[in-house]
Amino acid sequence: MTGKPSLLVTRRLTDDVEARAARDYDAVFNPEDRVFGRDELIALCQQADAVLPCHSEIFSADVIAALPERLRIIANHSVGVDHVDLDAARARGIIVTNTPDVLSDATAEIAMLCMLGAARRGAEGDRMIREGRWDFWSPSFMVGRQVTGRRFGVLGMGRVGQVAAERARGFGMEIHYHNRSRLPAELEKGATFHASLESLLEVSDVLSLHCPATPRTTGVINADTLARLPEKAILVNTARGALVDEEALIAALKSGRLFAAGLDVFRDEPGGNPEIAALDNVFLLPHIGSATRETRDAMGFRALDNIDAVFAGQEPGDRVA
Ligand code: 8YV
Repeated sequence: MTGKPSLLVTRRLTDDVEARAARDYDAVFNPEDRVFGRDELIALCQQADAVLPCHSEIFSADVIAALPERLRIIANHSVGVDHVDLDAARARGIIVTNTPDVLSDATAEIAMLCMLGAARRGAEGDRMIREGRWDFWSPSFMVGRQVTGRRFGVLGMGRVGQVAAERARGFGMEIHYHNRSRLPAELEKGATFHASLESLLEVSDVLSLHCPATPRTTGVINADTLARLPEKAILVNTARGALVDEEALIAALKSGRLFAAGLDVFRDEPGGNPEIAALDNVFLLPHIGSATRETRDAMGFRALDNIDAVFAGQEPGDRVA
């Protein structure tokens, strides 16, 4: 024991974040950036006073039950905490934190990329050129959907949802949202609040998902809810794959009722869904919403701030359990 608390950093983080972790903690890193299986994760945690994981490490109830007494905090490098059983952590007295705010801009940018890529057939066009199949042009060629003047529906008007709405306003879109509670006027910024999800769906030419994955929101986008969207709507998901019933999505995309989908997240990650990937009317990214240098630094520093607070005997700023 060096006198510093020991910290397990489960994945490769930025050089600056790892340098700060190494300076302030007896830190164990994962330079090969391997994904630890359940047993390895439990074994590595045995010597840790704190762990700094990503959403790739699953802290289910049985994993949490096997964590050592000494482990004080699970300081996630993510805003989403659906990979951690919060009740189990609470029951063990283990603090859990996340990294809100710092990834809102980056994730909202990816939501716009997914929206435009889906609306303007970005992946289809890119593929055509790369594969040497672009041998024709006409005014009726690759006609997409214009988003300007259309309605942008936000499901979950939290921090990311608000920034995405702001960016969509920049495209001249009208903002609608559904949230557990209505936002104050200064945050709503003229957006129309829908007290029910059904009411939001009916007006969403583009529906963008920004709510956490919880037992209540799992599968919230399914055959019933997709059928309520306007004809030729676009679905954007930069939140969590679990929100969407992928079979229902595939059916709506195949029938053409849904014009397209722009997806950064999938039910199964890494990998995605080969049946979705086989469709032309999708624009797909491999869960990179927060993957910018600035944001990765900020997420790592925020997670370290939370750990620092715990070892300084203070309440961490981003406690979720
Ligand atoms: C990250 C995320 O890529 O914050 C989240 O919930 O899904 C993403 O920002 C990931 O969790 C990084 O650890």
